[in-house]
Amino acid sequence: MKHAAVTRSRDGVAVVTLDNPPVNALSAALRWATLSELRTACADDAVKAIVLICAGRTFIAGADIAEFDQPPQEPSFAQLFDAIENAPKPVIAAIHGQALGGGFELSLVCHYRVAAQSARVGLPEVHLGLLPGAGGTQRVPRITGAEVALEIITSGRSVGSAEAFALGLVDRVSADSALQDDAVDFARQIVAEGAARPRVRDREDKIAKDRNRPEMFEAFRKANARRFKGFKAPDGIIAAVEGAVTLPFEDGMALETQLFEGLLATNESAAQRHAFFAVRGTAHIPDLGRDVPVVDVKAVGIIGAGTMGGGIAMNFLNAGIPVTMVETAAAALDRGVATIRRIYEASARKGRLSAEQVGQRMGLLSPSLDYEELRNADLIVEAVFESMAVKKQVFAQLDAVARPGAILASNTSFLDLDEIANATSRPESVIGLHFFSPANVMRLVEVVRGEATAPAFVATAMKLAKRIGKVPVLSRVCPGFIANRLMAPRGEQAELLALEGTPIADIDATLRDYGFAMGHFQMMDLVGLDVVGRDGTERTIMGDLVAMERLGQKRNGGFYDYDDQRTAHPSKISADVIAAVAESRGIAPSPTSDREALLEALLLPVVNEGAKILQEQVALRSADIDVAAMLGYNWPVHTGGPMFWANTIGLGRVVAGLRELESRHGSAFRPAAMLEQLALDGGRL
Ligand code: T1G
Repeated sequence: MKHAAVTRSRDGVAVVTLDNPPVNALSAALRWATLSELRTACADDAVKAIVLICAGRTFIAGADIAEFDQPPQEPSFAQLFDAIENAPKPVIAAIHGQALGGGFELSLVCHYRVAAQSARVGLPEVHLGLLPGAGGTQRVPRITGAEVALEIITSGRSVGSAEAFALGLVDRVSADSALQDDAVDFARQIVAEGAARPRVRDREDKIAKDRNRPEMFEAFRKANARRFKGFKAPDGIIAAVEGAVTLPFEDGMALETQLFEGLLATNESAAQRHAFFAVRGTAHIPDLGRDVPVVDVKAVGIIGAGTMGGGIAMNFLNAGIPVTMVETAAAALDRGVATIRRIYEASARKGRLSAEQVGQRMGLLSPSLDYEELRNADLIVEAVFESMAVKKQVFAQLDAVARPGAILASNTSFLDLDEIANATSRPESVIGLHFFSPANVMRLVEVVRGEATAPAFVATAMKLAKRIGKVPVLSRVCPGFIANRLMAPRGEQAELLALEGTPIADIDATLRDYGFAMGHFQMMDLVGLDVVGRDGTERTIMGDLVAMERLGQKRNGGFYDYDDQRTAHPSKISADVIAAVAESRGIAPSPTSDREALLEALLLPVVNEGAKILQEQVALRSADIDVAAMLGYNWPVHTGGPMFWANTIGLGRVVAGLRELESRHGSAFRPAAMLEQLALDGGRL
């Protein structure tokens, strides 16, 4: 990979341009190149000041995350940063795009910071299970004070140039187009005024005040305990920022390094770094090279104005793509349009959208009762009732009106896409775009590749998904595709454990303790027991509860009873139903009280299903399955997803646990062949 730092001198100012596409990650090679150019500029008497700027779309976006799994490489951050901070000439950082993590920390060891108007700065290490490990926890408090520093670093949020200037994080804001010129002018001004080289590390005023508020740190920790649940990095950040206030700078830096290295060694950080690359890796499709043509989607049609159709439409409207939304009945169409408007207006009331943006987005929406209005659409997404007969009829109509080359997508969550495709004269144009409810919120979209789907349409769908802010995961055709198929065993297991007499509250608590936002039975009650599709004729707990008009939170309670504040309480009614269903199915009581055993009983079958999805080549890679679980079912990110978690606990333990379940419950729990083989070989999923 090209790593370069090129220097051009302008009126005594050396402009060092760093270049490491795509985001100028501060790799070892780039650190070398930067150090080398800095030394050259410092040794050149004609150079009076130095500007560090980046090529491409952004300033340095952080350390090269991939380096963390390799042995440390010279020059270290400390070596480079010491050279900058103690340079004999003023060093000015010129920031565009995003200065993040180690990139923002590098700018903080510069003597001054000039930011382009659209630039943002931030320390997102917390999202990787880490803390800023190159001085961010020590320098930011010296500029902003500890309280602001705690909020910025534990949230990992980026800060716009205006706020950064107001906080003192940058010294000047420049027009985007004039950044380099302004930075050079600023450098010349500094030189003219005596070439001062202030170091952030020497600032004491803000942290001196913080020393009078030692209680701040514990108070911050307590106030955010819920937000930090399951994550170790925030505690490390709080301790490091407290060190910035209470310790001399060098000791604070030593504490930061110690805390950083401790976090780097945790599974939680490995899991979150895995998730970072996994989410970005789903778009890489081996047989779709960069030469595969992509359709320029300029107009979209949506069939169905219900919850899914409306949510899907919003994704395209949000991206500025016109949408024709077609329904069969005027009332349904009006309801769909009104729902979209209501959601946008609620966002406007919360300040997330301007009234103008609401108007723009609604202006892109064309409701219609006529399929003919779809004749110019480049992509049409069907989101009608989940019935093969209905979908086949819709696709036959689309086949008749859609322009040649249009992509015909089904939002089906379960049905055989190939069967739908074969109901048209153009199966190569049919693809699955499976959104997750609420479709305008959930980031996952499963791109389902049918037997006949043309590569260009797959490539288009993958690219379009990212354009509308989604994370696409490619799936082959199978019942439930990836996420729903993967997670079904967790529900089946939860209900089996309940039938064996394990209290549903214990089962839900086990899942919450692992990191799920809510347990299985809580989620069923929230979604609505009548909504959850049930196949098969076997008597089920939900079937009985629905028959009793117990639909969950929305009506009469479900697995739990609910008070007026919608707080869940154990229900004797559902406990009796569970016992009755268990008896009718001849399931002997054998409750499990051991939480570790409960967790494995709930989640190992998910891992097993993931291995089957992989060995059937429904998913391209195990990381994609992790992404589907994390983004489709809120699988806790700090575990990395089911496949990463299985690797963490060891496949030998996974296989042994499945065999134990198989001995108690039969062949449904038999370990997948791939799992058995990998466990034998000491491999990983
Ligand atoms: N290291 C390595 N690769 C990176 C990277 C990084 N920091 N950031 C992005 N990439 C790759 C990414 O995998 C993808 O690769 C491509 O760049 C485009 O990324 C010591 C310890 C900057 C906002 O956490 O938030 O500094 O898939 O698709 O949507 O204290 O990338 O094309 O092969 O995300 O335009 C701290 C992480 C690191 C920032 C751009 N920094 N990056 O978003 O592009 S730890 C971060 C981002 C650290 C120090 C600590 C985003 C972005 P590929 P992309 P994007």
